[in-house]
Amino acid sequence: MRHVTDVDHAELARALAAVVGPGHVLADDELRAPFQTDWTGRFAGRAALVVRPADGGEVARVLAACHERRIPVVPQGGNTGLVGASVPRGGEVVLSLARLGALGPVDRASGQVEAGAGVTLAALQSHARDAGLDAGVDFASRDSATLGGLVATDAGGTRAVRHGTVRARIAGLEAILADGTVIDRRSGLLKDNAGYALDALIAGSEGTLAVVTRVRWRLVARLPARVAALVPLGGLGEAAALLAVLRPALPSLEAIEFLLDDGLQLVMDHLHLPAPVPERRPAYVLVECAARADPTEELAEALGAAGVQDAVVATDTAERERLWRFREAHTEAISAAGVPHKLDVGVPLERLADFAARVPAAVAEAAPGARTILFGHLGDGNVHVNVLGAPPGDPALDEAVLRLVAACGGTISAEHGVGVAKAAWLHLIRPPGELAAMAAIKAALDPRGILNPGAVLAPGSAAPPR
Ligand code: 2HG
Ligand code: ZN
Repeated sequence: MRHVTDVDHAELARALAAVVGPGHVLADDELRAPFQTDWTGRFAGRAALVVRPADGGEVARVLAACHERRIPVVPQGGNTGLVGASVPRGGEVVLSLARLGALGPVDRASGQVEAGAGVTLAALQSHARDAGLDAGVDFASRDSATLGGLVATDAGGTRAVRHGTVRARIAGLEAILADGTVIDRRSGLLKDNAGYALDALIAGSEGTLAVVTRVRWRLVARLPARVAALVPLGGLGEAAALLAVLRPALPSLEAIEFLLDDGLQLVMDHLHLPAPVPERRPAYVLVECAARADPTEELAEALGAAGVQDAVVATDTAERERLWRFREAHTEAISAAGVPHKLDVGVPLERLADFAARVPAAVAEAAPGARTILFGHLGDGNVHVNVLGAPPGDPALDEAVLRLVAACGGTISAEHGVGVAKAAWLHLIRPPGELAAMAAIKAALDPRGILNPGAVLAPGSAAPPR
């Protein structure tokens, strides 16, 4: 594979401009800058060019032009990714999907809607609600994160405990292979087992197998009656025990999250908010229920059965949103304090408390003096390990945490993706035979290795480019 520095920039820019128009090929330093650094500030690289096609047809022609010239391409949506996979590593073309913003009418009979890769999650949510349905996915970066990225990473979020991850929301998609071949699986047929499920394979492939340009999204029922509660607890062992009582008792369970007291303090300091609970405890579970009729009684009974007496319950929207701020603002509060190492991992629920107890020591050994903050999605065993105060480029603590995850029978990537941040450690949880199968798929769909090189599969683990 060539790097753009080796080829004639002007010739490439002209070829891409012939597809998207000269105004959508950005070569200027200042114009390229926002596309070159990730949200955390930990990952950055120089793009040869940024190209901004308007639709799937233009994406196909851009990719064909890059494929012909063996130019590597980094697809980018809202650039809210946290594993370095949506920014260049150096010399690639950044393919921005931001202009693919078309949002079709909701088809109420099928409960589906078609949306371009550049539509934000928030736009999909409000469009679905207007039609009496719901997107079935939610997380804090909803205003910037776009659907192409959600599909590419098989994003999770706070509603996955009820509705599954984004892959479960896909009724079909349009995606473009490295050479410009269009994969069009937008029939919307839920029962369609004819041949390999290419759409399911592309979902979660992090832009390494194809570029997602359009999604047919499966909406869920809109459940307007909601209640949330923040439950103070002695630790994550108690949180897992609480989950075991609540999950079967609450058909209305919509989200169940956890935070720890030091993370809560960080958020309170950052937002200048008082504590949401009268008495501080080591851990907190935030639970939300949603139903057609008010689920407050159902939640109160379930909490009572679990022996909880000191929950802070929020029934109106403003109060619920206030409680959620303490959970959702962790990411921004952490970034305000420094450039974090982020390790989005998953462990079996029975290992959650043990894992969380061992993480700080593992970090301290690899990065003395660093500060560890843990929070996440309790219902999915999904822990967000955030570490402040360690050099951004030092991988020692990442490796220490990921080895601990593997020892606990977990996954090194739950919902953010492997990206470039964790590619070197995929072998900790995927055996050689599986890695070889992944490399073979990569080589079959992207024989020149131009799509998001370095993400998911570590350099050298894929077959050499043809
Ligand atoms: C969340 O659950 C997001 O809030 C971000 O996945 C997690 O900042 C993080 O580590
Ligand atoms: Zn998360």
